[in-house]
Amino acid sequence: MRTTVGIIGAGPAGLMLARLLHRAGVDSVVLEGRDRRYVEQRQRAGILEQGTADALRAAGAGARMDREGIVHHGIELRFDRRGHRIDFPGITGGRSVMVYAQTEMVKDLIALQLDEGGPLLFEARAVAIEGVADGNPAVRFVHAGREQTLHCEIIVGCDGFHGIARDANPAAERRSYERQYPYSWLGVLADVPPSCEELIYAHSPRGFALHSMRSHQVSRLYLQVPNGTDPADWPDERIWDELDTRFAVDSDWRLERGPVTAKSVTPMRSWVTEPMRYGSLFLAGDAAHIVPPTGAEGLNLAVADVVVLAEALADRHATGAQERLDAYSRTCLRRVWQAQHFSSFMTTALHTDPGDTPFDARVRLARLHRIADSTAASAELAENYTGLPIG
Ligand code: RFL
Ligand code: PHB
Repeated sequence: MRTTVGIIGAGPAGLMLARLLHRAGVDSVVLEGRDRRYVEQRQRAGILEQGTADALRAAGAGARMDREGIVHHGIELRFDRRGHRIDFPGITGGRSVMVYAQTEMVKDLIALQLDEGGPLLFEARAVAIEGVADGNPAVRFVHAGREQTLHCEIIVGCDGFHGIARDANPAAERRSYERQYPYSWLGVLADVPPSCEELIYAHSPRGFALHSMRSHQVSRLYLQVPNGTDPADWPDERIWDELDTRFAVDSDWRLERGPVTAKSVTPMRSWVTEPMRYGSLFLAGDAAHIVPPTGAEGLNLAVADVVVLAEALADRHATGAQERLDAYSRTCLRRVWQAQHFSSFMTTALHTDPGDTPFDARVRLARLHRIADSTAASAELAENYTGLPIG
């Protein structure tokens, strides 16, 4: 098999890249190791920054999002038994975010790719990447029990945190930066209308809790739990009781309960690999960087990477110019580190740390009060949360 751009992975990064390249007249093949159903059902992000929503529209992939997504103009920070609303448009010059699940965005992009785009192969697992340093790139992959080779001019590793692409860059050429947090998130999906109109990020002495949503009928909730937590130790009633305690406020607000339909534990990690290019191999999305989900940044970073990359590849296709491709890693990493900064700030500001002294706990509360009380401090949060410019 032969194509111009070989894309490994059909998550948000790989699918959006394929879509953008198709629109620019550059051909590609997408190899996805899992089956279609698995990729479409995997529960992950729920918040699209304004730039991500705009990019989907510009790619002709925003119609269902605009029909079914819910625009949010703010979030609530809840601590010390009180809620504090951060108004986004008022302090960012009109920016907002969109509640539209990653599962739905992925379904839309898969349908468009199969309908209009180049080949997208499911259950096609990349097993080796070759020739990226000597200008003869190829991906070896296993599909339908048979090993095959995809020859291309450029390979893009959109294969997530557990993929193989970044290891094709020799260890001597790359640096990685990491921070592990001493807690994880227990996430649940529940068939109950959200008990709030906007997301609630709650800090309590018992830990962090987040109330998000997938639609007007389905709630998505998260609890800070110790690393190594087994979801089986959290029967539904224990989850609702703990959420009740962490969201408790001195008003008549109450959390509605409903049937829990999914439960999983996710560790919190910050991680970056540099550079995001090695020869003809480019990395995008979680293959190159992971943020803890408290800042709702991961999917948005993945989309920002491929918007920059697709423009550079379209430029190369149209004029032969390489400058933007050469600048790819530098351009993306600037934004990636801003997102790392914001995500680790949100994470440490809102979670309790088992190593905290009573002094640390009071300083954390002071930090949260500062955000609630100061327009400058809340503007800093709002600008980052609604998304820094792409490119
Ligand atoms: P993905 O989505 O992991 O996709 C990678 C794809 O590559 C495939 N693959 C392979 N295919 C072929 N051959 C191989 N050898 C392969 N190895 C892997 C995989 O099967 C998969 O289909 O990476 P991508 O595209 O970079 O997208 C990144 C996002 O998925 C991720 O950053 C977000 O989900 C993070 N995230 C959030 N991001 C936000 O912007 N806003 C949020 O509100 C938000 N909430 C979250 C999140 C992530 C979470 N978890 C579970 C980590 C909430 C949670 C709980
Ligand atoms: C989600 O809805 O899954 C979600 C929302 C906001 C976050 C993280 C996850 O910060």
